[in-house]
Amino acid sequence: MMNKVCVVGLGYIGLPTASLLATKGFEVCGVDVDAQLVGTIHRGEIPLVEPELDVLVRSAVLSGQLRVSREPAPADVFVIAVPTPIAAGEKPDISHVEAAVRAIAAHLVPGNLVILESTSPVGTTERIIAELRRLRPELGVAPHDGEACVEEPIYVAHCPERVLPGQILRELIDNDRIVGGLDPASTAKARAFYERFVAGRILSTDARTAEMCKLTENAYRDVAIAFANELSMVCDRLEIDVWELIELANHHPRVHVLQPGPGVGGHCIAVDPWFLIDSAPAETRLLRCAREVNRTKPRYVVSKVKEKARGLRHPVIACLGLAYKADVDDLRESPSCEIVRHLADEGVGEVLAVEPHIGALPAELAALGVRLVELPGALERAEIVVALVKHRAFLDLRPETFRERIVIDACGILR
Ligand code: SAJ
Repeated sequence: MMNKVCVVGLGYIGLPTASLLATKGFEVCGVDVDAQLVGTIHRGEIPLVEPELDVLVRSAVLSGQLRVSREPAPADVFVIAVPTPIAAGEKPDISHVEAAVRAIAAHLVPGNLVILESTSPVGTTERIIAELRRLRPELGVAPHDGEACVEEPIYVAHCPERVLPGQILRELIDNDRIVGGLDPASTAKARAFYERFVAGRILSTDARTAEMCKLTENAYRDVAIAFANELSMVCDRLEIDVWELIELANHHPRVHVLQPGPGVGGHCIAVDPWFLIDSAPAETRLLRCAREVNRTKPRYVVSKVKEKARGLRHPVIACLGLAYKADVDDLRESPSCEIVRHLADEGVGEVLAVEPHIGALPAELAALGVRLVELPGALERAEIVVALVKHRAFLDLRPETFRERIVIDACGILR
């Protein structure tokens, strides 16, 4: 009765999902190819900062409901939550999904449900089916071809994860979920699974629409952020305070402009639009343009700093925030890191980085002479302060603190 779950990939989505399922009474096998990661989780520790996740993982492991391994094990439900990055030329790389499918194939038995949670280009779930048919031709794999089948088939569905880093556990339970099976039987089976631990609504569709829906959500956000980022540059030119402008415009009942920032980071919003662009290159001019605006925003911030630094002899530049967004420790694809790297690499000045969520700088930044310092020390020494991430730890800063300094506020910290 779908009590045994094998979660393949123990990253930002797989680990919280596996732990949550374990604490909801499922017998969970969490799988990852990274031996070090498996060891860390086995000790009840976590490799990332996410509210309440440490407690959840520890209790899941200690209760014995979550077992971690490098190899999949037989289960009723297989959840694939592996990375789907972009490779050179902005081409989707689904090799981790393919490897996960190969890894679980030998363990499948009739009646199993395979769920792809990784954000994927349209058509990926169909490719999983084709691969399973090739690897296990003796099994019936949904959708059924209509022939009488004595045994149950393998059910396959795409149920994209949609949780926001920083609020993963709450959103795993409360968000509405989209369930797109390769046939109605697969959809129904996946629905029944999610209904056991999701409080949000479960919305049924087909696999292709589910794939496209996830891409649409992130592409929509990319376009909306690009709009805000473009406004910030127009405002610089026209000498208007963009933060005040947006606040005023958002009083209109049908306007909701997002916030400009140093660029768009993370592994999702900056990546997923490319899956759509790759599938329909001629039809995605807007998406490409939004990507361009967001991708070049860090360079724009760097050029603003350079302009200010030009008048100083030995500029000391304090950069507040390295994470890809507020209140997370995640530096992956962080526009702030990109800005700090350029400032140091181009010798614009002595660069001090303040990032309360990390204990050591990435080697690449340290090698360029960037120093990780505490906020008070940075503010004392800096002639230029570049506010990059609106961390809670910075919100108490008052404009008076900066009276003698040149301030470039890329994230609206002073508002
Ligand atoms: N950002 C802005 N201005 C804003 C909002 C965000 O510049 O007004 C920047 C952030 O600083 C960050 C980037 O955009 O650099 C992305 O941050 P985010 O909080 O918008 O999104 P992610 O990447 O952390 O998570 C997104 C979420 N998608 C949507 O909100 C549509 C999340 O729900 C997805 O599950 C996740 O991608 C994913 O895994 O795909």
